[in-house]
Amino acid sequence: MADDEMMALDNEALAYVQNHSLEEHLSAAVDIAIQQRAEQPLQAIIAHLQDIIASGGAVPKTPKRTHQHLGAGRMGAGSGRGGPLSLELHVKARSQDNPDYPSRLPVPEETVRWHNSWPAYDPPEWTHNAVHANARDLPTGHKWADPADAAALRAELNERTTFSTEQGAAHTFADALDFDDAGRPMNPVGRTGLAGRGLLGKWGANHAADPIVTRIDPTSGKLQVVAIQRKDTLQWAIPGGMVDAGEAVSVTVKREFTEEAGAIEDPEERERFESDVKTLFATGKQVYRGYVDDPRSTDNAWMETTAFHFHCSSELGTRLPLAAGDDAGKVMWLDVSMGEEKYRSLYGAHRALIDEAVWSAWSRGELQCELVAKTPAVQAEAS
Ligand code: RP5
Repeated sequence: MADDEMMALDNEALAYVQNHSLEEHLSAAVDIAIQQRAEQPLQAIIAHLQDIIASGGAVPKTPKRTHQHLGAGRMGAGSGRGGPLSLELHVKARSQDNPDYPSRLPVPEETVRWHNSWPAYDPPEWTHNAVHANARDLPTGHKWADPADAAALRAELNERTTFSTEQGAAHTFADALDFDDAGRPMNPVGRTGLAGRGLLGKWGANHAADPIVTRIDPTSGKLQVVAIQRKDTLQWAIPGGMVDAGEAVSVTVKREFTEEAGAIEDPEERERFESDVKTLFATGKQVYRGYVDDPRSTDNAWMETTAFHFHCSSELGTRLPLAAGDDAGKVMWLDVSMGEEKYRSLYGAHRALIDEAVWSAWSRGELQCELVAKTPAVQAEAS
């Protein structure tokens, strides 16, 4: 489909959903994309909206969700509905994307879920030395990691929070997770081919926050997102990071953005950056909270994130200075485009998080319709 046809369709779809029970149609479209496990959810949603238009507005029946707990159909919380991110069996968590990791036991898709029987499943166990060396029960080290014996921590683990079920709502581990015979929490999505904690400090959920900062490129008119190049995998990524003990996620998201994308030396420019970030971050929307696929995750330790979307005004988008720092090798405004290799191979679940942010902003009427026509799913269809 050509770009202009897709834009016309977008405009038609937008006009339609604005006039007819917006929430109902959007929810049905998103649900269907989830249940189809569409590889390009945004495209599936648009196709579904096209069906609604063609049928004169009747909402096609949505098949019932089959997994409400600990399985597929996991929902992001930000938009109050399921999002494209929530549908996946983890892929990166079964990959060798992190060069520090030993070989995982290969886990075919049909055996990921714990309820699919695999009596002989016996993955290697591995926890990085840095995790052991920084356990909080040692007299030395930085104390960001749990002690090695999960069973001895059970009372504490029971009370910890996971956002991995039911639309990202907070639940205690005791309520939402299963534990294995060694007292270790079990990954809510399923097997990863590796036991232990890998490079993650906490048993169970390790909480992060992700700032999705977008702008319209003043030169090309394309939608862009701030991305950093990670030093561990060299992949491009949202400049997110771990939530420190006792820290509010809204604080983490700003701190991480400033540390990774705003390491500006010139005092005047830095002051301008900080003031811009303050303005921008006052306007953010939470777009997702829940489990995220990550190459560091294991059967007993995994990543969960809260992602926020901040869209720059054209003035701010033109002048926001960027400079890489901390865990970032480089920083850039990256085109939200499948034609861009760095975007195609974004770290972990970051491409899905950005899709979710763009979709949510569009459905709230906060991004121009033609911007959606420039997102990866639509571009792929057009090419
Ligand atoms: C990802 O890991 C999250 O989405 C977040 O961006 C990141 C946090 O880990 P570090 O960047 O602190 O290593 O799963």
